[in-house]
Amino acid sequence: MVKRALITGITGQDGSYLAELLLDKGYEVHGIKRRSSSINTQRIDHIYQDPHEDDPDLILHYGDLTDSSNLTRIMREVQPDEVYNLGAQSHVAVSFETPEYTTEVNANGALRLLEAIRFLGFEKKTRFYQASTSELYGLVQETPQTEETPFHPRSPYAVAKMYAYWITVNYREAYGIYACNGILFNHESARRGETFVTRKITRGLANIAQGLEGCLYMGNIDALRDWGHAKDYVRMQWMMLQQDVAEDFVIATGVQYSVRQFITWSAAELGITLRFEGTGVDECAIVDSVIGEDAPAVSPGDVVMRIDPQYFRPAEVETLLGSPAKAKKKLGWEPQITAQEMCAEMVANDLKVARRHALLKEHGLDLPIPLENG
Ligand code: NDP
Ligand code: GDR
Repeated sequence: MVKRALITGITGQDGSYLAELLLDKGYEVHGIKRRSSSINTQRIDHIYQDPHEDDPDLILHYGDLTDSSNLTRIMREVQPDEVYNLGAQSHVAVSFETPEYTTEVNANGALRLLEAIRFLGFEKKTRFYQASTSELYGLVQETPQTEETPFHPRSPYAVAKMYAYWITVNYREAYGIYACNGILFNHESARRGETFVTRKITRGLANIAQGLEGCLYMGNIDALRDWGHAKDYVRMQWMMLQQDVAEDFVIATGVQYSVRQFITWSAAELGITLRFEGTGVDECAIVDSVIGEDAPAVSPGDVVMRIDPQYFRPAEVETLLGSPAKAKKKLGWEPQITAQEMCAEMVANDLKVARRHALLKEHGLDLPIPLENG
């Protein structure tokens, strides 16, 4: 029997990698995509299948995590063996601007899916994965953070995700649903949204190197994160649903770096060495030397990064460091890609795109590069 999976958030970073993984494993994959005024399926275009073909194994449904009847109808049609709830308003800083919407999607969205499982009588059929987050730890109580570390969320995003975490546990305990939380630490890739810090840096510096942007404006560059690669992390999402008993797992690398370090690595990938000068909001990054041909538009003395307080958050999560010990011991999972290798991959990808734009510009065929805030 072919297994059927339903992925919310299939058009996002993780959704796209997970869909690839499940298709490789022979699953029939169903994904929920939102209606939007411009195309939002770029991350899955390469695996898209024409619905007019016989027996496609990737099927997209219009839907939204704020719409219970829609979710229940899709669930009834698909009758999934596994549901991966990856859909979310996933930007922490934006959640301070849109707290109520973030709660609707991130908290009640999970509840709606669990209720659909119950309403349709799928408690024994459908396994449920909830995309929980290291943001639950927020103001951290111990280091490294484990499955036992108490939560102290620091944003509307994290508070909403805390509801989703507990409602997942509750439906497991109350109704015997195979439901589990992956408490995932930050994970990135070339497909990462442009306003998350790693991608903002790799894309911004690649554009600056090619003369497409002037300066990168950043928030708290002393924040510490445990960064892994999204490809490694979606493998673990699948593994968690293949066990005999549903359990919650931390997924992390166990290694921590600062945002500042990530800026330094990214610059180095472009052949640029930097020195940081000044303090607080007056700190900036200045080019010390340029080696090779990847950064024709910058010279020693150029300021390529400044601090802009608009990117500080009302409440910050200063430090996160996870322990993957349980995942390793019980599931044999270990990350394959280091943060620095991932950074190199992201810079290479953004440099390729920036070069293409620079070439078009040189020939008077300039395409607008949307400037993102983040
Ligand atoms: P992305 O922001 O890349 O993707 C989010 C997905 O959710 C997109 O497909 C988006 O659709 C969809 N979505 C947003 N709002 C709704 C809605 N109202 N109804 C239905 N779908 C919606 O996130 P990631 O792939 O990085 O993360 C996946 C999940 O894991 C998220 O829940 C995130 O909070 C969580 N997480 C992520 C971590 C990370 O470091 N990446 C770490 C820990 C947890 P659209 O494309 O149309 O915007
Ligand atoms: P985070 O990721 O909030 O951890 O949430 P993000 O990359 O946005 O921020 C990481 C850290 O970098 C600091 N920072 C900046 N962040 C952004 N976006 N832009 C900036 O200019 C900037 N300057 C410094 C932030 O303050 C923060 O400390 C991500 C999301 O994927 C969540 O959905 C997920 O749950 C968590 O990771 C784990």
